[in-house]
Formats: sequence, structure tokens, C-alpha cells
Amino acid sequence: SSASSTSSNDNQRQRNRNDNLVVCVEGNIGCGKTTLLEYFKTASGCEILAEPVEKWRNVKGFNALELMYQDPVRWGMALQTHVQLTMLQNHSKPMTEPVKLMERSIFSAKYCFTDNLFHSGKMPAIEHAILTEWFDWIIQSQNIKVDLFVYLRTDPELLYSRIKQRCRPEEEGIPLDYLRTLHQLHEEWLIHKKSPCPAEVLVIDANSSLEEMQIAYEFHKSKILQRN
Ligand code: DCP
Repeated sequence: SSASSTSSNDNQRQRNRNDNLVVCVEGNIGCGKTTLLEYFKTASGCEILAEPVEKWRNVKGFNALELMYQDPVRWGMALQTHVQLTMLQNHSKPMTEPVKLMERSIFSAKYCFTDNLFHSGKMPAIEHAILTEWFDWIIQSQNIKVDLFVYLRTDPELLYSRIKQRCRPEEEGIPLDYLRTLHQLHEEWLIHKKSPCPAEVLVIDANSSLEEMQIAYEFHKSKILQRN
């Protein structure tokens, strides 16, 4: 009957609304974003978009990440321009599953990494202004949707030793102070909302061992996927 077809359309619409969920995983360098994404790979209906760090290490043969760490004043803008592009590509990618789970976002790229380069005197004001113009235009015109930020909150001191352990060559010389500043910027953005935060934030203490974190992820799974 027409009544039942209407109600099944309504159900379908309802489902479409709930199914269209974008979750961005945020946190300092080495906080365990990759482990969280790995964990959710087994969840049904969930598409994982890992941070495009491999793209930054190979921009038509150039390692933009390495160059940035070697000489941030010279190469910071080059890296962050490319980060902003690859983040926009992930945000714009049409959804293939009900939930899109992204590693970081265009927002942390700007409010944490780009602004940090500028405020620490490693990015000339003109370059920061140009990146900001691009960012503002993208946010106004590109319809970027985030429903939830999952913030893996960690102590910078702990990250320092984790980063030493994993031995990613580009990251060898990262000083503790750099991690402290990035931590502060994540706190200001996601906890104190000093920069625009366009979605709800779920804070997870991520100081535990990676094994213990699996249990935390299991605990938060239904909240993250908004399935109760
Ligand atoms: N990076 C950067 N500018 C950005 C984003 C990232 O300079 N806008 C750098 C920081 C790291 C590298 O890129 O050296 C990878 O960043 P992540 O911390 O996001 O990735 P990890 O692999 O460290 O994440 P995790 O350990 O949480 O899985």
C-alpha cells in the first residue's frame, strides 16, 4: 500500500541521516591514532581514511615531511600546503560506508600545525596569511562536515619516548618542547575551544599501553560509531 511505502521511505531517510557520520581522530604525534584506526578496521559499515603521511613523504619523489623537519623555515609552507590539499581530498571523498573515520582533519592541520609554525617564528607572516586565505576559502565553500572529534589525549613526555622507540627517520630530532607546544594547541582547540571546533569532542585518555588502549576503544566503540 502507499502508506507502507511512505513509511519505508521515511525509514530509509532516517537511516541515511544516521548513517552519514564523519569522525576525525585527533591527537599529538605518536598518540596512537593509527592503532585506533586499525582497531576499527574490523567494524562493519566503517570506512577508514588514514592520514596521508605516505603522500607527504613522496610528493612526486620529494619527501616534504623530511624537508620540513630539516628546515621548517624554508619548507614548512610547502609541507602544510600539501597537507591541506590531502586533507581536503579526504574530507571531500564521497562516502562509501555509513561511517567515515578519518585520521586528523583540515582543522588540526591549520589550528595545530600551521599556526604552530607561524607562532614559533618558523613561518613568515606572508606564508601564514596565504595558507589562512586558502583555509578560510575552503571552509566557506567546500561544505566540510565533521560530526565528532575523537581526541586521544596524552602527556607529551610519554609521546617523546614512544617516538624515540618507533624510529621514524624524519622524526628523529623532534624536541620535547615541540611536542609540548603541539599538545597545548590541541588542548586550546579541542578542550578550551579557542579556535572554531565544528563538532562535539570525545576525549579519550591515551596514556596507557597500546594493549590497554584496545580495551578503551572497545569501551568507546558504540559512542564513536553512534550505534547504541
Ligand atoms: N605532521 C605535520 N603537519 C601536519 C600533520 C602532521 O608536520 N599538519 C607530521 C607530524 C608527524 C607526521 O607528520 O611527524 C605524522 O603525523 P601524525 O602524528 O599525525 O601521525 P602518527 O603516525 O604520528 O600518528 P599516531 O602515532 O598517532 O598513529
